[in-house]
Amino acid sequence: MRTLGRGVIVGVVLATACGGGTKNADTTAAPGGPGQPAPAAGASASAGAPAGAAATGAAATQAATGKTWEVKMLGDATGYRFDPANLTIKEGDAVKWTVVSGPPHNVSFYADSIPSGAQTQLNANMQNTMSPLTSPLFNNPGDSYTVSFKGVPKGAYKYFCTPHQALGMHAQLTVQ
Ligand SMILES: [Cu+2]
Repeated sequence: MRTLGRGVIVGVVLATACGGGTKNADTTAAPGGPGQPAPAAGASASAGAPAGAAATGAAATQAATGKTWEVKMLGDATGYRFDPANLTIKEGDAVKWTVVSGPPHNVSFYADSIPSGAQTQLNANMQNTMSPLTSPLFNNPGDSYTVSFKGVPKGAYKYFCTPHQALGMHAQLTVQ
C-alpha cells in the first residue's frame, strides 16, 4: 500500500514537471501528448531501484581464510545452550553452528553489542538471514550454519538463539 502510494505521488510530480516543461511544444505539436506517459513511467521505475539497493546495504560476502570452529546448539535436561558458550577466534576464521538437540535453534547477533562498524560486513557474511544479523531457524539435528568472520572488526560478538533467548540460550565470540 505504502509503496503504491509513493509510486503514484512520484508519477504525479513527474507528470506535473513534464507538463510544465512541454507547455510550449503542446501548442505547436499534438503528438507531444501521447509521448509523456512513457518518460514518466521510466523515471518512476528507476527512482525505485536506488531506494531498494540502499535498504539492502552494500557489502560483499568475504569467505573465510582461516580455520572453522564448531559450536553445538543444544536443548535437553540441562537446558538450552551453545557449547562452547565462549569462544575466541581469529579474524578470517569461520564458525559452524550445528543443531544437536532441542531445535529449533538459530544464531542472532546483538546489533547493539557487536563492535562498532561490524554490522554491515557481518550481515553480508551471513547467508539467508531472516532479519539483519539473524540466521534462519534450524529444525533438525545435524542442520548447520557457517559464518565467516573475514573482514569484521576485532572485539566481542554476543549472540543468542531467537526461540530460546528468554531461556538463557546466548553466547559470545571474541574475534582477535
Ligand atoms: Cu535454541
